[in-house]
Amino acid sequence: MRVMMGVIAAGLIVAGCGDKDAQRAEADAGAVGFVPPSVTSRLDFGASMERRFRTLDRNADDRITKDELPSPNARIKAFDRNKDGVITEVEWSEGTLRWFDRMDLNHDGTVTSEERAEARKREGR
Ligand SMILES: [Ca+2]
Ligand SMILES: [Ca+2]
Repeated sequence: MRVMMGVIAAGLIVAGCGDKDAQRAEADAGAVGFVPPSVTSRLDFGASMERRFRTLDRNADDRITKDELPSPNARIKAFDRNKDGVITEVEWSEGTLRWFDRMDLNHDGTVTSEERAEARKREGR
């Protein structure tokens, strides 16, 4: 019985450490900012954007309110489909994936640095 308890305790400790590592990795990602790789798959893009959402959502209520936006950002505002001034998690993921699909000029499910640059040019940024 004592051995069993030991094993369970060890398991809990290991699980706890894993969580902390993941949290630290996310904190690091937030600290260096969002740096996209040169070829981004739709899945990776979604995951990066999910992390970005978490970073922006400072009070962790799963909504990005006006005061949580870094600066007036037309693209992010466009995610707010029902125009209530709040971007929900669903609006965010739909909006970011629509944005990805617009950048993915040859529709192969990845966005290269070139496609990204092209998209920036088209949007006049
Ligand atoms: Ca929020
Ligand atoms: Ca909304």
